[in-house]
Amino acid sequence: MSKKILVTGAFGQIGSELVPALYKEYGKDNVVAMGHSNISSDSYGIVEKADAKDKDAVLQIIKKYDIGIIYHLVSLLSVIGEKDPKVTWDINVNGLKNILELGVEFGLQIFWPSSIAAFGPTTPRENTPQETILEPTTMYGVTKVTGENLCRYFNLKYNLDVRSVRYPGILSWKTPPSAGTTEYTIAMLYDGVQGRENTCWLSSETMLPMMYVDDAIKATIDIMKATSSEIKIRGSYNLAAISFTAGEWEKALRKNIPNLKVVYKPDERQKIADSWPKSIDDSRAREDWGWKHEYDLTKITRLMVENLRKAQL
Ligand code: VAH
Repeated sequence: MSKKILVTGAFGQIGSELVPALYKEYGKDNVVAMGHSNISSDSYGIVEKADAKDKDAVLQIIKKYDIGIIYHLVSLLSVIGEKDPKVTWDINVNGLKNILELGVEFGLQIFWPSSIAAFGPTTPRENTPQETILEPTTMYGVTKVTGENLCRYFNLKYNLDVRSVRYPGILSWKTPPSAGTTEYTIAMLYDGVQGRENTCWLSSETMLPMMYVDDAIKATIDIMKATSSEIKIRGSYNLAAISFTAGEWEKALRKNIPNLKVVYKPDERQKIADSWPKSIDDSRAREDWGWKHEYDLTKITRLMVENLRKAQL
């Protein structure tokens, strides 16, 4: 392939799984992993240290490597977004706007993740439709709705080929739990594997849409492989796999960690979770560009426990 791929936020939860998948798909010399404060020492491809808010730094990288595609993953999540709304707006919205403007300037194809956090308490919570009310009650969600509108505008106004999916909670084992709400799942996994009692910050009845990271990565690469005419939604596609309650997650984990101990102490994150859907209708992604998930709860918990145990040996 002539043009190279730039991944911003390459060392976060999604990036640390997407970059190796892109190496496999396109060859590691065609992928540039951009990070800032969390660049991992064991990265084995092209790495650039830059702040995604610094538009000129990103511009220099685009020129230096003749970039043709950007996966823009940099984002602060729901919990930190409530602790520092101003920084979250700056990174999540101004950072995205910079990338979209550079996309127009250099004729790039852009991927940007929205989230189920774009929905709010007035959105239908069961089988949430693609077109629906978007009144989020978190700054993270506000930045996602704004981002979706920016993407739609840049496609309409400048014909920018920007594509997006609304990720549900992502289940992965490689990186410790980040400052999100759905990360109670990963915190329970890590505590269980390391023999610690887990305090779950949501109630056991809390149901949320979730997805194994390999499914999320497949969707992220597949949507970019689709022809432009197949992408009929330029805000962001609903994307779903499975939904479960925190209690069901505990039960599935315990099949692999018999001595798992969990106590439920809902905190301020319960209010965030209660504002999000329980299940999502992603039929448009399935119709337009052939999305389908592969991993169910049993397979996910077995894989995550096995892999984390191996990694910690
Ligand atoms: C969070 N994991 O909990 C993220 C995600 C849908 C939630 O965006 O903030």
